[in-house]
Amino acid sequence: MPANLTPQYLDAELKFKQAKTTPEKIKALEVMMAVIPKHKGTERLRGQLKSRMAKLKEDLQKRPTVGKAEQAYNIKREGAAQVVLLGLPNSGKSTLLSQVTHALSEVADYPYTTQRPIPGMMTFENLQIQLVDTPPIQSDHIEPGFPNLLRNADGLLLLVDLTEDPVFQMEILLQELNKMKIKTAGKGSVPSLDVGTVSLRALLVGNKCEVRNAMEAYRRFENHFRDSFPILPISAQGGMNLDELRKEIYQILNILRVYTKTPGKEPDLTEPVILKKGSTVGDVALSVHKDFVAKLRYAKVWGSGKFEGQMVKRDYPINEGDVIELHI
Ligand SMILES: Nc1nc2c(ncn2[C@@H]2O[C@H](COP(=O)(O)OP(=O)(O)OP(=O)(O)O)[C@@H](O)[C@H]2O)c(=O)[nH]1
Ligand SMILES: [Mg+2]
Repeated sequence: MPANLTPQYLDAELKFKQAKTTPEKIKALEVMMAVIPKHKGTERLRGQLKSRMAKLKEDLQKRPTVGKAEQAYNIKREGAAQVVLLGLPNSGKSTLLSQVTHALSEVADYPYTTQRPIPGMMTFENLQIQLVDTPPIQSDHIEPGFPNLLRNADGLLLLVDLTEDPVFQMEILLQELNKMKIKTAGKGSVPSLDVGTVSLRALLVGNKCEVRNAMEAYRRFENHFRDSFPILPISAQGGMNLDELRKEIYQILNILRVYTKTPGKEPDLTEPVILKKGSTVGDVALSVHKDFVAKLRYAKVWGSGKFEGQMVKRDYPINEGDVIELHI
């Protein structure tokens, strides 16, 4: 007898096949079991689904091996930099990721929707910056790989919900980061650190700014933190202030872009060389080719030079947007 499976069922089955974690598989399987047509033709299949579910629930009971849990948090850095989103449940991290990248991260009005980190690429002018959505911060439990993901990032985006006490949320986030031996630096210099502590630049973002009274909460939040951190309000869902957000994300990364050119040709402004702020012409040469730096005689600089095409030595500090012609 034919099973006559419905599109709904096939859709759920596809989700099941694509699921990577046991909870995701259980969720998809639950849907399959709910929508499968209940007649003689599907009897065997229904039996199989039932025993699969029993097996998955058994897996869930077993403690996951540390290795596996950590693996999920091992997100390969791509693009110019990696910025990790951090926030309490429901602050809107996944909504934001879906708005500014092409990545899909499930959004829901109940907490703890996101169960593993999800990366996406955000375009900022001629750059790609990787954003990583994460499961919400919980004060009583930290997933094994979570601290490392944060410690290895180039910057943090701390997201709070402006419709719930934002100052309180930020205090919890800073407290949890402290537990992970992560100090946040915003404006000004990076503080001196104890052994084992890392310092990361952070951008504070108040979300849901379009909701009534949210901007009043934002003012309180801003008063509290603006001396220490860059801070801005957005509406992830409403798409408000997101261009400004991209700029601010770039700003916390402490990087700059320069462009190289060959004599007599125009520079390619679509291919920036990305370096740390404070880098020199020598660093540009090194990034082009390791042999270049030893052979470098001088460079010509357009942009920050006193005059266009100024001849400079290798220790010349470069600035955002400079065009550099290396002479060997
Ligand atoms: N009004 C309003 N609601 C928003 C905004 N951004 C997100 N939301 C809603 O807030 C709820 C939570 O959004 P998510 O993106 O799932 O939040 P999350 O921080 O990823 O949640 P967890 O994964 O549980 O940590 C959803 O109902 C969203 O639609 C916003 O800018 N304005
Ligand atoms: Mg989420």
